[in-house]
Amino acid sequence: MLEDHIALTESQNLTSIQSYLLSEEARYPETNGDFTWVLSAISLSAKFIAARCRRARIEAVLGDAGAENVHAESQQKLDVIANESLLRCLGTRPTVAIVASEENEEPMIIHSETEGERPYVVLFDPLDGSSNLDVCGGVGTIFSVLHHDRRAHPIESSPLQPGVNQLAAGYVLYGPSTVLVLTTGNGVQMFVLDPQIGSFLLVEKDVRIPEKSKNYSLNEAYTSSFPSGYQEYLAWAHENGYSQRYVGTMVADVHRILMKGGVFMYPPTEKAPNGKLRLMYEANPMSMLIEQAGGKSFSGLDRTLDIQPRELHERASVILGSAGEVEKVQEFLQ
Ligand code: AHM
Ligand code: MG
Repeated sequence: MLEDHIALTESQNLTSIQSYLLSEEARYPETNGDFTWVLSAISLSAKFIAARCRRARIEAVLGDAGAENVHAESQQKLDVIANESLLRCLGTRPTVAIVASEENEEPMIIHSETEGERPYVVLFDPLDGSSNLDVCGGVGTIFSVLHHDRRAHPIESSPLQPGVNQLAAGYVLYGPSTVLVLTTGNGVQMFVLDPQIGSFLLVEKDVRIPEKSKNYSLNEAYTSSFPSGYQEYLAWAHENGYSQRYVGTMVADVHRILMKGGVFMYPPTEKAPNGKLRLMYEANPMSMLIEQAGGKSFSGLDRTLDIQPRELHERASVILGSAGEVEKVQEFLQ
């Protein structure tokens, strides 16, 4: 009822993402606002990308950009727009040393002589699931923040750190509403963009993933080329009343798993023996979020966040979600 709705909104304390970040930063007096600047650049960019996605058809920016990215996948026009938006927003922050994008072969050295005590490396997948754009499906941005390693030589190797080193990670889902899910290592917070005032508002604090839930999310069409453990798990799940959901946008699929529980997987296939998803742009940030929400994330039998990357665009198989469901898959992989 309308009266109930009005009573509810009046009783809510509105917290914007900026005020949340400032209050978090106040807990660490040794920091001086640098970190907040980095995350506010990401949130500004997310608003820009959300607006462009919403108007994509009208502005005629759907479809192929006529080029391929570093993974030999065709780039959508909005892949390029989203990438440029993040590069421009982050490039103006003096404490960002390096940005690395799934769309670019090499990391970009923004400031080799950075200001501030501990400069940052920011990695992102600017528009995940962009093949769903043309059908008005959900797409997303995924990001990961690390300290820049000043000892790294050459400097381009600074981002090659395991996921446990991440200082922050998150994603933005551009769906019916624009949702930003963030961790700075202190639980998971969920914000929704209020388009009327242009702010991300905190809608759920300390998001926890359900311990168990009979849901799995993977591209089941590839079953015959999965390793046998995954095939046996799927046969078991079919016999045990499980339900399957798969959008084909990792952000949308993982968001569902985070909210409702279950397990998201991208196993190795014959075509992609290490899986398709990228360790540093997709698997690591999602793994940090899921672990911070009380779930688990593995790449085969290894904890994803412990993997030492050897190259920026390395791929990793992914099993993440509710602790009980991830453990069940692993029983079949032993
Ligand atoms: P992208 O980053 O180029 O959009 O590709 C990654 C996407 C993920 O969002 C999704 O989980 C996966 O590719 C879907 O792949 P498939 O079509 O093989 O199921
Ligand atoms: Mg992606």
